Amino acid sequence: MKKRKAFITGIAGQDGSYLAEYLLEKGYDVYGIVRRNSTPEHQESRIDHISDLITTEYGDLLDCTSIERMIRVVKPDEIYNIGAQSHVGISFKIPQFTVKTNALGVLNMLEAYRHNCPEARFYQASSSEMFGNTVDEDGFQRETTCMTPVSPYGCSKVFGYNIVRNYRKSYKLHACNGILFNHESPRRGSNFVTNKIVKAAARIKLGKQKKLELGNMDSYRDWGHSKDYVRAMHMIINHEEADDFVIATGQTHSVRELCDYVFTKLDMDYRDYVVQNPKYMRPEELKYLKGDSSKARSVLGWKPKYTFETLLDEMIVHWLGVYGEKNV
Ligand code: NAP
Ligand code: G4F
Repeated sequence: MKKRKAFITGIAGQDGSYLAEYLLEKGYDVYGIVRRNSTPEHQESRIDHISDLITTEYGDLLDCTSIERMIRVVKPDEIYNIGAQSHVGISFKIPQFTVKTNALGVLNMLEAYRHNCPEARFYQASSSEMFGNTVDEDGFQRETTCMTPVSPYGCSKVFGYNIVRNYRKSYKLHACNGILFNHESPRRGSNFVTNKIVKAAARIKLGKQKKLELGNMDSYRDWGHSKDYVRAMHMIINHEEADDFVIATGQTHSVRELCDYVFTKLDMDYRDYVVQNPKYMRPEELKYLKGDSSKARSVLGWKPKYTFETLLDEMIVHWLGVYGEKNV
């Protein structure tokens, strides 16, 4: 049987790397674009171990020629558009780059898709950040919750979400959105709050760091594991009907609770080490996220394998290993 071909933007990112591994296991030929960087060994560190099994090419969501060429040559069966400027706090510092990449970048991908392989299926990495501070009366956000984004990142993702729906209807494309709540792993960028906290706590435990500076500790997030969420991406794109799905654990914790769990696991009290620095506060904060993924659970049969605790335990073991063994 002919092998299915998947094309992934953002393949060198957290989700892209897990998704590439997952699709390889399923027998796909996997292709992706990576951006040019002056330190390529850092850029591709998450996919180094599979570099012989996948095909990557330099490309950028803002460089229509590169993505158009790649899609025309590869003619993928499945396109996963997960490349983005994914940091909400930093989106306030580089709003134009964020909006170009996360909004116009989606349009560039859709155009390349529509003109070169309209029979393929398209997945867009939409985000719970799109809901902003809207919460339904029962305390959850779901597919029908009103979107009132509170960051340049959130605004850019709302455009991406809507243009995918618009292209689905206008051109009868199998284009879908996964509205994913926060998901983490040892591969998470270390300027996101989970990895920042776990990495610092491990370093403090090993005597390599004294303090941890954070911003707002009273926001709540629904945190899952990236591995569970890339599995959901594959289920969404392979659902017969193109549709939009919330993916979430349905549990919420504050940043403070996360600190408490991680430091306590390492026999420390976070209050002895964590200090707040206004530098990490955002001009506008999204205060509370808790996702209702019952549609994905009933229609797709998806459910997470990791819990908040097993996710953090895996991250703690990872960072203790890195700093303990390498003595860095
Ligand atoms: P990530 O680790 O930051 O990966 C993003 C990837 O996109 C990186 O490889 C990055 O490359 C690439 N990229 C950035 N700008 C690009 C451009 N102009 N052209 C091509 N590629 C570009 O993020 P992630 O956690 O894997 O998230 C994957 C996607 O899901 C993103 O779209 C994110 O917004 C969305 N999302 C994430 C979460 C979450 O909690 N993780 C939740 C909801 C939605 P460089 O390294 O070169 O910058
Ligand atoms: O880890 P964060 O930066 O993730 P955030 O802003 O929720 O965004 C992530 O999840 C979204 C889905 O909802 C994705 F779409 C997006 O791509 C990204 O993956 O921050 C989580 C919370 C925020 O309330 C933030 O203000 O932690 C708070 N926080 C407190 N101190 C901090 C810090 N966040 C960061 N990054 N760094 C801090 O020092």
